[in-house]
Amino acid sequence: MFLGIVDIIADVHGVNQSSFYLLFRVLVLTYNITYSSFGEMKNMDVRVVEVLGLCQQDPVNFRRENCSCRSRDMLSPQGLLYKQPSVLMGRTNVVTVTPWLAPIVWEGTFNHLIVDSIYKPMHLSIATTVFAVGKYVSFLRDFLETAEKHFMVDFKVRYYIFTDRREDVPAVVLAPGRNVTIIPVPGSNRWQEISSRRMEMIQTTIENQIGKEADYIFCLDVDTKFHGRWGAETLSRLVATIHPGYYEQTHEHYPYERRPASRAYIPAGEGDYYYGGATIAGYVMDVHKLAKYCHEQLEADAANSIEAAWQEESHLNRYLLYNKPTKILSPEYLWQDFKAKNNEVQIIRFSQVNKNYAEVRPNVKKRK
Ligand code: UD2
Repeated sequence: MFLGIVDIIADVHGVNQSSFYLLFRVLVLTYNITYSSFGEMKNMDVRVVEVLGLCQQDPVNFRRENCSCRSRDMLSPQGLLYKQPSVLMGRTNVVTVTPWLAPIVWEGTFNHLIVDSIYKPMHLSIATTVFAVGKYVSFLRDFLETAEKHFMVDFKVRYYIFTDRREDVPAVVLAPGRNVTIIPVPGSNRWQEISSRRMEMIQTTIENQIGKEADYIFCLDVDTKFHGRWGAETLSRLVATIHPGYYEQTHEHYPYERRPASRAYIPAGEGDYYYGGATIAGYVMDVHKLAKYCHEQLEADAANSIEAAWQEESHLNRYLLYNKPTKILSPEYLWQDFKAKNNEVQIIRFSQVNKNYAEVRPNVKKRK
């Protein structure tokens, strides 16, 4: 009714309706701040923030039209024929859902025909960050060439390559709708610092650029190759990947940070899965929140002269223990080339290549 009255007043006075709505909402907010309870005020605040074109989830001023917190309808086309899903038959040798009801994605838990028919028409923009600092630039060609074959095929993808060696970035042929942006970063004498600093750079690049350009973001290690489909089945609000080294173990064997002095501390007796730092994904806003958290915790530790057991991966694991991911990728999505394939892992989609640490890391001594 109020909006009807606003329409009439706007017509009578010949005022542009959207400006009038905006003014009206701001007046209502002022009224609420003055007279209503905190709960009502908070709700109204959210609505006005939306009207003003900002996203309410974060203090950073992301534009509303680029805000990935809006969910979309899961529309499936009529006439699509596929194997009927069963409620009785499915994977039996792996767990496919967490105790908080997030799916764990394994081969056999999704039908790519249905997934693609739902997500491809959404015309999503996918940001993919990859750091290639120092000698790690040599991994880029394989990473990009195999990504073009398997990673989010038919989606709009922009690779954000963070490097101190721009001139060594290989020219790889990309499919239409896929692009590269190079982001210059300083080098470092410590591999631990390079790995950790990714969080800060992801945070600031989301604030300055990616937040305006993408719906979803993937943050991936570069010393890797894609071997099989990695598609829209991996999209969700906050996505983590089970580390291939620990999925058969219980949490007392995880390399969590166990020193209470570190901000990454996880007390004995607590834990879900051990997540790999090599793949983090989700809505841009949610990954921004995670990256900002890890960056702040890394800084706090540095101020106290402590470095967590596995740098940013330790802080990531603490964050994900208390901020549960909405989807989990099985070790199919993060394998290691030196590990033999086993029965549970029916397909290896993405794997860390074997590397000579002394050769590629700046602060690892070469063996004589
Ligand atoms: C693990 C994680 C990694 C990270 C690290 C802890 C997996 C499989 N890997 O891998 O994600 O959490 O532990 O810090 O979960 N980089 C450079 N230049 C360097 C060093 C690193 O660009 O000189 C970048 C590069 O993108 C690389 C990433 O940092 O892929 C991680 O470094 P790493 O692969 O050497 O770490 P690693 O193998 O210990």
